[in-house]
Amino acid sequence: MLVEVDESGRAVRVRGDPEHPFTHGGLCVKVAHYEKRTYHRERLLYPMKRASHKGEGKFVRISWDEALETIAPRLKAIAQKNPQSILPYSYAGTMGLLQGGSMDRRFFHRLGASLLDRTICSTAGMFGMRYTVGASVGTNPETVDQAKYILIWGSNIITSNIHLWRYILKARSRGAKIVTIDPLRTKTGEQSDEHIPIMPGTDGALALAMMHIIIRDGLQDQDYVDRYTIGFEALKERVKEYPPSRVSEITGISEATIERITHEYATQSPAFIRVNYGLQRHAGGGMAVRNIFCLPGLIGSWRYPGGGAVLSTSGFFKYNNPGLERPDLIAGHPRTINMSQLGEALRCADPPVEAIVVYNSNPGAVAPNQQRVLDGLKREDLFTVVLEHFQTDTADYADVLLPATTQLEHLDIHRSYGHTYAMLNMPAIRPLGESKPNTEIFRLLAKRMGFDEPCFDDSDEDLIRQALTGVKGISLDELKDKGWVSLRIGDAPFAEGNFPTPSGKCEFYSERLKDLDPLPTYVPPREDRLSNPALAQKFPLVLISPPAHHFLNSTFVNLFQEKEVGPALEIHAVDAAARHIADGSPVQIFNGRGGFLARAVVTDRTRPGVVCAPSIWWNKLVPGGRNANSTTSEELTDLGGGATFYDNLVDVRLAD
Ligand SMILES: Nc1nc2c(c(=O)[nH]1)N[C@H]1C(S)=C(S)[C@@H](COP(=O)(O)OP(=O)(O)OC[C@H]3O[C@@H](n4cnc5c(=O)[nH]c(N)nc54)[C@H](O)[C@@H]3O)O[C@H]1N2
Ligand SMILES: Nc1nc2c(c(=O)[nH]1)N[C@H]1C(S)=C(S)[C@@H](COP(=O)(O)OP(=O)(O)OC[C@H]3O[C@@H](n4cnc5c(=O)[nH]c(N)nc54)[C@H](O)[C@@H]3O)O[C@H]1N2
Ligand SMILES: [Mo]
Repeated sequence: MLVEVDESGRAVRVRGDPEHPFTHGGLCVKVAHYEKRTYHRERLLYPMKRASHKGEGKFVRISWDEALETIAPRLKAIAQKNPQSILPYSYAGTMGLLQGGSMDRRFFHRLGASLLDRTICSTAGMFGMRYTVGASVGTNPETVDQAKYILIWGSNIITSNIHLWRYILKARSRGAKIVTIDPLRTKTGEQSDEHIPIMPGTDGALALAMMHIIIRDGLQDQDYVDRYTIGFEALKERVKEYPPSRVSEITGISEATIERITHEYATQSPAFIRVNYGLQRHAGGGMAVRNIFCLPGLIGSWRYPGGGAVLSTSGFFKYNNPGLERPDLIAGHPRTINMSQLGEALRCADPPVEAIVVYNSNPGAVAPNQQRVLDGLKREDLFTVVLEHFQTDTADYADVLLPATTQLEHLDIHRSYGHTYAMLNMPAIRPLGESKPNTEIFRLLAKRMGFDEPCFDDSDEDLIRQALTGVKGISLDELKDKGWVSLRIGDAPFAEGNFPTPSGKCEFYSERLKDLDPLPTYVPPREDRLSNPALAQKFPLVLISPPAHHFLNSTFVNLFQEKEVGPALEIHAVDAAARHIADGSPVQIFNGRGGFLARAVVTDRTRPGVVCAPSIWWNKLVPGGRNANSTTSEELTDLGGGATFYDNLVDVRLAD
């Protein structure tokens, strides 16, 4: 991103870097206005302390000195009893390595605080990939224009991965067919050659049926299978259990369609699959990703540029994370708390959570089982510190609220999960007001706590150098020169195996999974008409709540809410009619965990039985004060302990 700064030092415009080989100068609809976010009149510019009941959101300005003098003694006192009663809570506000995982980690490690398992987004898929192909690696996205058949599987590319779309369109102009598998006909589904509305959470079964057909009809690349995979014979037996007739019932896709797309996929070469995280937010999400990643090994599409599959490219990046995070500082043997079960942790952890420090995250809006999270944040005996740009739903519960810098104001270094360039984020302007980078805030806190290890003196420049220590191929000079450095992974990195698995091969059979199930299998959703008919009788509709086009999780909601029709609930005409719901009706969406309000959008873009609430709204900006996460559950995925946001049965009724 290039930032134009005027003579007074004010950022006046941002645009994509036209030289960037993958983004080609494009920015998404949100970040294209990033300077408006930085200078927004509601931006937090000074430290503040709470001046009302928790959740009411009244604060008074204090000095940095008073803020630090409030926080440090309180944390010290708690740590003296048991440091594990202190919980850091952070995720995707910035995914920069410095502002997201450096001084902060050092601070909490040294303190002996509870560790946080950061599972809210991607760990199910990450483990699914890890067991099959070894890591979060896959097709070089820059070769996708060479694909001849493209399966977009649980990914709304036009909304959440816009830079890839150009490559897909180029492939299409060269004759590729684009097929999207998604319960919704999203913007991406709409633009595809074919859209296949699958029942949520059943993708693992579909992949097994595809393997069944491929092997039954001898469509596999036997040479690739023999050389670069392990477990084919066992897989062959396993997939016999998943004939298209059975899987048709599970997925709601006709047998004929399953047969046809499998034949197309296995014969139109190179075939490419873009998987995304949407489909792994279900009980069986890890296994679903594992199963899908077996497909390119079976048909040998890894051989070709543009072939294979990709979910995330983050595993190609080899920064020196331990050098940044310093796990060697960990005092004692602290417990680990799963961030997707924050409500549970705030209520039931033993020893109790007595302090929470939130940064780069807005759990009051984004975490599942929201009422429990908010009840926890409301606890009078909980000391809460929030580092933020804005007064979010979470900030309203802070005892001390600290102003953080945005990416225009601080230094950072990034990986990507959509391409293979390392990136440098140089500050373009001076910090606004009294805002400070997360790194600096934790540096100051460390000083006040009396941590005297030299690593707490490292500057942000030092941190970058440490992130690159021992890293081949990324030099700071090149990063400074261009802003980005290619990882040079090659056009077909797995053409000859070389997977980062223990065997070096694509593992249809995974020894590491032998206690669970070493072979691909189908793990059904927890909340589903087939796996839990009693619950489905009470709450017959599956609710999914993927990102709204103009929001980035809960970021940008305060800027762009008027660009969304919402809060909205997309509902099929059949389900709407059965409930006397007309287009535009106010509706309540509810289940045993809670409920929220929205306006009905009656549409054939969703399939009967599935409703969709584009997310993630701020509670305080919507009628009723609750968003979709008031209905989502804290249950975890099969692999990786991930969140199951879309494994969620609800019912809908007209609201008053
Ligand atoms: N504009 C925008 N872009 C974003 C984000 C954002 O909030 N806004 N968030 C960023 C982040 S943090 C992430 S993790 C990614 C998320 O982006 P994606 O990984 O693409 O994930 P989702 O948007 O959750 O889901 C993608 C699609 O999966 C579909 N889906 C849901 N359940 C299932 C299922 O069971 N099977 C199948 N086949 N499809 C299903 C949804 O309808 C949705 O269209 O995007 C990133 N990019
Ligand atoms: N129902 C439902 N819930 C979901 C999802 C869904 O699809 N549906 N998606 C899930 C996914 S994929 C994810 S990744 C999570 C995301 O959840 P979060 O990680 O909480 O992400 P955001 O909602 O974007 O909130 C990040 C906050 O960090 C702040 N921030 C940004 N940069 C900085 C910084 O440099 N310093 C500090 N201190 N703060 C900063 C922003 O202002 C913002 O308020 O939500 C999950 N929750
Ligand atoms: Mo995410």
